[in-house]
Amino acid sequence: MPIKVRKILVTCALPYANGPIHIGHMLEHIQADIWVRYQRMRGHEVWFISSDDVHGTAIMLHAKNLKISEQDLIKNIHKEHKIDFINFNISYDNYHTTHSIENLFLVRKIFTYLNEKKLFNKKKIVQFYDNQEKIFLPDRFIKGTCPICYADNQYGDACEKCSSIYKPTDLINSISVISGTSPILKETEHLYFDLPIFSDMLKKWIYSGVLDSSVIRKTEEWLKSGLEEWCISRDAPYFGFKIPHFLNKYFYVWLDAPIGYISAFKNLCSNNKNINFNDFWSKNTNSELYHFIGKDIIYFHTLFWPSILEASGFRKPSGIFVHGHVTINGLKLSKSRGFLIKASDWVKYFDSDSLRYYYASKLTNNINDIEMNLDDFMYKINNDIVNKLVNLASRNASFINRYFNGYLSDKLDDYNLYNLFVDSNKKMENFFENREFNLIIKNSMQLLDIANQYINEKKPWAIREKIEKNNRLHIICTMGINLFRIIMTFLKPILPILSKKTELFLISDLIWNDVHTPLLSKKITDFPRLYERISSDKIFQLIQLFK
Ligand code: NOT
Ligand code: ZN
Repeated sequence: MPIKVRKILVTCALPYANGPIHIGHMLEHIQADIWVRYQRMRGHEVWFISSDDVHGTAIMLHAKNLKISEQDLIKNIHKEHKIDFINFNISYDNYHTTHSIENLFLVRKIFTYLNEKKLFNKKKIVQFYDNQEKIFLPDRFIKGTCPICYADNQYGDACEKCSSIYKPTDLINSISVISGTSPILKETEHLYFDLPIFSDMLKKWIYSGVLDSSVIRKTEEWLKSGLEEWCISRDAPYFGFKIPHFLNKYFYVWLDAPIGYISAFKNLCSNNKNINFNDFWSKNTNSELYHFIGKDIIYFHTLFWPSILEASGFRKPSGIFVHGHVTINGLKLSKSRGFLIKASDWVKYFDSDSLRYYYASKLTNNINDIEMNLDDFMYKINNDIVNKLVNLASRNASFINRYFNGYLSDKLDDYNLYNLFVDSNKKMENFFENREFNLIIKNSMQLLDIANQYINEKKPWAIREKIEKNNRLHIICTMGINLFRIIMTFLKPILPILSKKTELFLISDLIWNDVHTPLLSKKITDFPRLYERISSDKIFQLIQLFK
């Protein structure tokens, strides 16, 4: 029965244009890409977009340090990020930038509309100001002693030692990170978005099936403690979009970044006339919208973003898919601690399928952190992919090529076993749909064990009468190749390089619904080198890099 074609728009959070993509970021892009590739295999209309997030104080100061313009900085980084995503086969339909015409237009339009609806209030506040650099200081640019546990060297918004959250004015002995001088308090005026009036809408929306339970619990807490107005403006100097009729003020990067989701899609539509913008963004559409994000930015996506969308008459997301963070051999991957493996370094040592496979084997649909252990990584890749998966193909292909001219037989040895493999597709479909990729890997490995066990028992190498057509050797090895083909079809969204090589080897594409029909009387190629074993040497070299 043909399935109903869904229209699906998928986004990843927009990476800051402030530094390279590291393998911690890559988790999200891989997770979303696996889901997208699966949905495309099922025949749905899927658009997959993201963008660089290029505005804000940090990027402005970074450019200043490098003595280049912000424009040049973000252009260079955009190029690098795009290459990183291509290297990991992240199949974006568009990877845009928030410093775009589309985004400027949409931010202004949304702002003007909300302003007419009187959803912004102007308020005077006092803020820390670096009097030497003549700049108001964001919380992350103020450091001092934690007012709760007295730990030194803590940021202006939260203590990394005791996890307390506080106001920068509570910090003891605060200094500006930019100039090292102590900041002064200075009055300024800002625009606040009336978030509290959306509380009732949000209280309903979070239970409408859009969030997983762990994310609902977090959001509930914030809603219970009461929402506050959200400041959406920043003082000059700032790298961003100017607010109309509000002298020397800019839109806060966290306002124009989510709008970047819409404008990246708008840009895609202008390059592809077959996509209808309104099908995906108008209020009553039945298309689907999913945001993949990390657990550190839940707040923005479950509170601010749906409120902005609601207020401006756009559709709201159908789901927010939240993942945990990557830790490496027990250490959190973070800039401050210096354990960063850049995506561009990774591909110098290992292929990208290996990271995709390893992450998939750990990915669930909850927000638990993902532990990356390099010994475990090497073991898993060599054991699963090389010893089990590729070996199943190679041990059978060699006979098919040597004795049967590369042709598969016209029947299988064991149809019951074949059907058992095919029937696991329903289970796999549920696992993919629900983002339980670890279970895809687990079940594929169980199937592989059964397949290899079958070959071990049939012992094709011990069969003597080799040449005649459709003899036992022929149908057993054809069976082995067909079981390999089913498993590779299930793994195709996870392993794009290996599945491409497999398709060339089988001279046949791996298509989800084709597993019902075995590949028979068909030519295959000589057995190619499908996968390179990972050596402990390479692991050692990589570790040296970030030690
Ligand atoms: N650049 C941000 C980050 O945390 C993500 C922005 C996502 C866009 O890396 N936004 N919303 N909502
Ligand atoms: Zn503290």
